[in-house]
Amino acid sequence: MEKTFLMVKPDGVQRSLIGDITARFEQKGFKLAGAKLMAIPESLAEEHYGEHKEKPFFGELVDFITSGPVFAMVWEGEGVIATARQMMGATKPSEAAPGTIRGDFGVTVGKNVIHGSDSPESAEREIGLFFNKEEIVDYQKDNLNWVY
Ligand code: 3AN
Repeated sequence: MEKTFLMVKPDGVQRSLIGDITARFEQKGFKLAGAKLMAIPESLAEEHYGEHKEKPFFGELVDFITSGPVFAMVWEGEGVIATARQMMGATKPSEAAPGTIRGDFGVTVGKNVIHGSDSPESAEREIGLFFNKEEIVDYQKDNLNWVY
């Protein structure tokens, strides 16, 4: 089954949004496969955001994501990568639709509450960066018979 990497950013943790955000993905019908509260070392932040290295906001991005704990998660389900991106909402706050996580909670492009992988390649890369194999839990969830 497809997996994606999602992360409540430091602003989301400080604003007590872990429960709300997690609930949305649970209620949608996705399955939590791994989760942890963690402080991101600078080296991991730089690697995670490697594609933005040349952007003027790269330093700001690394400073922000290392400014406090994040809640890192792996979620599993049919089409979860693209669907989670829809549920997150657009990067630009003025384009993030109401009802999406960023649309409901985000005001700026930097402090936008959640990160989610944008492709199968980045999901695989990001899960590998943040989680050991033993931290990804393979288990049966009975309610999924009513989702699929
Ligand atoms: P997304 O997180 O929606 O995939 P990306 O990959 O384009 O967006 O950007 C990664 C992160 O960089 C965003 N989540 C956002 O927090 C930050 N970011 C993007 N554009 C800017 C910007 N112009 N100024 C500051 N931060 C930005």
